[in-house]
Amino acid sequence: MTIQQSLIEKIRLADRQGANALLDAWATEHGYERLISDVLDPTLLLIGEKWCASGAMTLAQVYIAAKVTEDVLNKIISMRINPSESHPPKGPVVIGNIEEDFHALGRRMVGTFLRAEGWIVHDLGNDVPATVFVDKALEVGARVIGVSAMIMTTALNIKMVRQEIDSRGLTGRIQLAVGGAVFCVSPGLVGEVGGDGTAANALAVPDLFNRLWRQSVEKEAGA
Ligand code: B12
Repeated sequence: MTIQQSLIEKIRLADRQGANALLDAWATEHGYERLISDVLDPTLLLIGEKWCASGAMTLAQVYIAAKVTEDVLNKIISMRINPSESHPPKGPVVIGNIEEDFHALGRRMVGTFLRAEGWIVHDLGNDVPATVFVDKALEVGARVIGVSAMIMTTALNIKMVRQEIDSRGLTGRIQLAVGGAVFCVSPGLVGEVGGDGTAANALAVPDLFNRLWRQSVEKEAGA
């Protein structure tokens, strides 16, 4: 049985403690960072398919999966893997889930990976209106806003962030990163909502933010 299958079994039985023990044992051998990319990301995708496509999992089981993921993220944050002290500080940047979106896990992973690379991250949480994203970016001097959305309908709300950036004359100065599983299944969506870039998973996010930050600096220098 693969680690993903074993984890799904623990979640199916609502055995949060057992799931944590299983993941701790795997992480001791392979590391907590790989736990996210190799185990949690693919398992959550499988659970989503089982929940919606085949009805083989219940909402309560999906909730347990979310709780187990939060347990792991909290451990990673408290252990401060790749502590930011080992990287020169970068940022600040602003992240959050767009208005009406409550899928926090992906966003929290993004924040964890960015912090591990030294970025100063202002995480605004779930259900964030467009104006709040841009107000915060201006307040802290962020050149990149990262907006997360998991559902097609909520992803379209990101257009309001684009409009807010443009209407305040901040085009290019504030870069708009967008992400969430819905962007992986609909590649054209990034352009449709006015995103400046995306990344398929949290591992790739620091590179994306580096690139967008550079673009913002170049835009300002050329202006
Ligand atoms: C867990 C889950 C929930 C949990 C969320 C708990 C929580 N605390 O997050 C709960 C139960 C609350 C929930 C609710 C709902 N959900 Co839901 N959910 C999921 C599920 C199973 C997993 C999502 C997840 O956490 N994935 C794991 C994370 C790590 O992946 P991720 O978010 O994609 O993030 C990664 C990358 O995308 C990227 N990334 C993420 N954000 C960003 C941002 C930037 C800037 C960048 C660059 C990258 C990036 O990095 C992340 C880490 O690698 C998915 C199934 C699936 N196939 O994804 C459905 C799914 C997203 N949900 C769905 C639906 C329909 C709903 C509900 C409407 C159900 C209902 N009828 O109530 C509600 C809507 C709530 C709302 N308004 O937001 C559908 C959406 C369909 C669609 N595409 O339109 C899905 C796809 C299930 C399905 N197969 O149909 N859900």
